[in-house]
Amino acid sequence: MVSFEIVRGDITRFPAEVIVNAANKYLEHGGGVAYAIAKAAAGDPVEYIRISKKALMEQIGKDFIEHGEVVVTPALRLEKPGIKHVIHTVGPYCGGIWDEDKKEKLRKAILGALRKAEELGVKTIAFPAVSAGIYGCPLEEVVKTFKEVVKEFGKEAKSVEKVYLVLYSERDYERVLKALAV
Ligand code: AR6
Repeated sequence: MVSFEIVRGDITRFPAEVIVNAANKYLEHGGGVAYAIAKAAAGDPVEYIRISKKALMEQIGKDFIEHGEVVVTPALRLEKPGIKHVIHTVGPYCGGIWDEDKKEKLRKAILGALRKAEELGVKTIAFPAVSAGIYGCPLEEVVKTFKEVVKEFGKEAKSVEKVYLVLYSERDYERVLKALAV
């Protein structure tokens, strides 16, 4: 059984064994949570981009990832709260538009990270609201998709026990709680 919890917080300080980065396909970490993780993990975001791109080449064998493909990098300075790995995944770009295609891409992005966490043998994994920031996907739909994918993943999970969705802003958190209540 895998449990799913929505919490408010900063993912760079979140005590899960794995945290997930909402990356772009080239792991360029230019803004949003990606930049925050890059800065917190390596001090210098440019250095973290270099480490990520090297891992991308080694693990995927090309210089970009598709939805569902993921790259793992070490926690580096994020080790203090107990983080062991960062999994980079890429969600869809929505620009305010939501449809079945976006949902499927997000589903793949979430499931790819969950399956990698299984492979790494961890119990806890924390996600940001992938695609709900700069990529402009509606937060409520993103949250709904997370709930569905985690439920589906529960049937195959052996190692992962707890999945967190970490919302950064108080406003987003309140919005999601309200949406879930109806
Ligand atoms: N902890 C948790 N969530 C956070 C944090 C944090 N420290 N900082 C921001 N968020 P975004 P995307 C939330 O834009 O939409 C980057 O440039 C934020 O409030 O980071 O998938 C990448 O390199 C939002 O709810 O990711 C890509 O180019 C959520 O994280 C592009 O942005 C996701 O917002 C990806 O865009």
